[in-house]
Amino acid sequence: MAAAAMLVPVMLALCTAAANAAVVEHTFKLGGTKITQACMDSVIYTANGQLPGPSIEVSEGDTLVVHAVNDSPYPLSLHWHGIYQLRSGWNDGANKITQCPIQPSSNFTYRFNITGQEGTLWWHAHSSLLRATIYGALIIKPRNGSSGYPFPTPYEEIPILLGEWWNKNVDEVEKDGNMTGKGPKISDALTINGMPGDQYPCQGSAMYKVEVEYGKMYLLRIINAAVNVELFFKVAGHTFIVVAADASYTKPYATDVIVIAPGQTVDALMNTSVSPGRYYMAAHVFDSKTVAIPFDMSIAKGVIRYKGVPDYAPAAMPTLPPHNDVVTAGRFYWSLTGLARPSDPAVRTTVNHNMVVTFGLDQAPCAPYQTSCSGFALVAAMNRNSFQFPEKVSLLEALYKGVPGVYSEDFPDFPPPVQGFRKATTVKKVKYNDVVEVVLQSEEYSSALGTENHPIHLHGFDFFLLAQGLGRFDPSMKSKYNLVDPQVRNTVAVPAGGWAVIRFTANNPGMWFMHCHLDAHLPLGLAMVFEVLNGPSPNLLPPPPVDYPKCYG
Ligand SMILES: *[C@@H]1O[C@H](CO)[C@@H](O)[C@H](O)[C@H]1NC(C)=O
Ligand SMILES: *[C@@H]1O[C@H](CO)[C@@H](O)[C@H](O)[C@H]1NC(C)=O
Ligand SMILES: *[C@@H]1O[C@H](CO)[C@@H](O)[C@H](O)[C@H]1NC(C)=O
Ligand SMILES: *[C@@H]1O[C@H](CO)[C@@H](O)[C@H](O)[C@H]1NC(C)=O
Ligand SMILES: *[C@@H]1O[C@H](CO)[C@@H](O)[C@H](O)[C@H]1NC(C)=O
Ligand SMILES: [Cu+2]
Repeated sequence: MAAAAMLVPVMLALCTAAANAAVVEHTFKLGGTKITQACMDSVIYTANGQLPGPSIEVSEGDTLVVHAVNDSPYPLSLHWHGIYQLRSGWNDGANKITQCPIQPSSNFTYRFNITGQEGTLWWHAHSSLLRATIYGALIIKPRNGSSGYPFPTPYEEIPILLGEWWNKNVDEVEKDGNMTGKGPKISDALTINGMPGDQYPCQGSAMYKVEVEYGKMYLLRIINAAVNVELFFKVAGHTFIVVAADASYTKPYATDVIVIAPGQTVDALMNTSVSPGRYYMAAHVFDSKTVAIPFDMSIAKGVIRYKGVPDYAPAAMPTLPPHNDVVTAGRFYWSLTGLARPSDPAVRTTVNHNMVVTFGLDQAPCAPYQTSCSGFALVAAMNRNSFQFPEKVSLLEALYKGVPGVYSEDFPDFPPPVQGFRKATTVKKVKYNDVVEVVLQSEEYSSALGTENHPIHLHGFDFFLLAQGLGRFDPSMKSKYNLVDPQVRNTVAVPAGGWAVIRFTANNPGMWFMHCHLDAHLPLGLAMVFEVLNGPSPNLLPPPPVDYPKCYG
């Protein structure tokens, strides 16, 4: 009797959750779209003809279903950046890691639950440079709506997707970069919600405009969807209170500038309490490179107009930090702390795998096929393993079906004492629920190339960011780890020539990519994979979906 009575509240709780959960369904047609942008007529590849692509809004606990229909000439996949994919690893969309790409004229339905996370995330293509134009917001509301926010309910929410634009087919930009061995050329413009703003004095230079009301509080959901650049973002005359990053709540942090690396998101509250008028919002590159290499110097602009103010009123322009302002960038990146509510997961203190992973770029001889390469080609690695994508089958399918010879499980825990890089498809195998700590150490392998911030992104998990610093990590730093209220992120901008320590619990079976989110560095090999084994039932990787894309070649 006692046991039965105790079951009742649990059953009720489950029923309530089920009753609230919805199935949110979208169809994304991925195909060519004509656009006039930055003074040029172009054909770009988009989802449903939109730039940015459709915004997805779900509540925590919902099931998301996206029918991806590939009408483009390119094999591609879609990644749901920051989504845990708990027991749904087949849907992560990492090309050749969790699936082979969806072939032209084929489709695949992504289907997964969004459990235990809320805030601002996004989705993007995960093959070639196509994510430059195939991306959109993925906003997860608390299960009980805006009243679930751990901050005052904003009057309205404004998504701000920062992007990068090329006056050329981005697949060709990628191929040219492969042929020169130097990676893709720099972009021609930066964008806010797909538009460069009035930096281009011509027709087709569209600008993002939003009307606000005086005396309200707005929530800006800022996403860095740029391909290769970190950004500074400001709104003239206004200040922010940051309340979340990478869909994890932070302690409120007051600032007048947002610093954001590719892959990251920042949620910031903003009061419209200054004199009604028009105010530019603006973004430009934060250049962390330690040697002078050209970068996109343009400024993306959008405009905030207070209700009642005419469209032709002059607009105030914010003063962005200098491009090389590492002090401002470091202050922002290093000041955030997690909200760390009693209900949030605490940092696990017993670590099963202590890893040190070094990474950086080096010069290699030009390959014979690199017909426009002069001098050297770029190459990159993690722990001297330059990651090679498998050809015939995705790593997850190889794991599930036990296909031999696709990858090796010898990714080293520490940098090996060798010179040069090994080209290999290596993974680090861990058991279900193991706690993994990684010291991410940025290296300068070539003084001609220097270093820069590398935004390292982990699929399938959030991690605690326990510490970061300049120069070389020293084990005595372990006593300075923040185990109380560290930032929780899925992407960390590891400082140029410095280090960051991350820790996560491998509570999700599958193959999980960890790589630099500067797209230019991914084909160079700046990546590795965590293989997480099945746990006790029900913590198992289920069979692949019925329409799981087949591999060709
Ligand atoms: C997703 O949620 C549905 C509905 O609650 C449930 O039936 C299903 O088992 C869940 N899937 C996974 C992989 O957890
Ligand atoms: C996806 O492809 C299948 C088989 O070709 C087809 O039956 C289905 O209608 C397609 N779905 C969409 C959304 O186009
Ligand atoms: C909504 O959910 C959050 C977190 O579960 C809780 O703290 C809050 O009190 C809830 N709000 C309402 C109005 O139920
Ligand atoms: C907005 O104004 C209110 C009232 O003065 C204040 O409590 C809040 O902190 C302000 N929020 C921001 C984002 O500045
Ligand atoms: C670069 O081009 C070569 C030759 O066409 C090809 O084999 C290789 O896969 C390409 N690499 C990338 C990263 O696209
Ligand atoms: Cu990088």
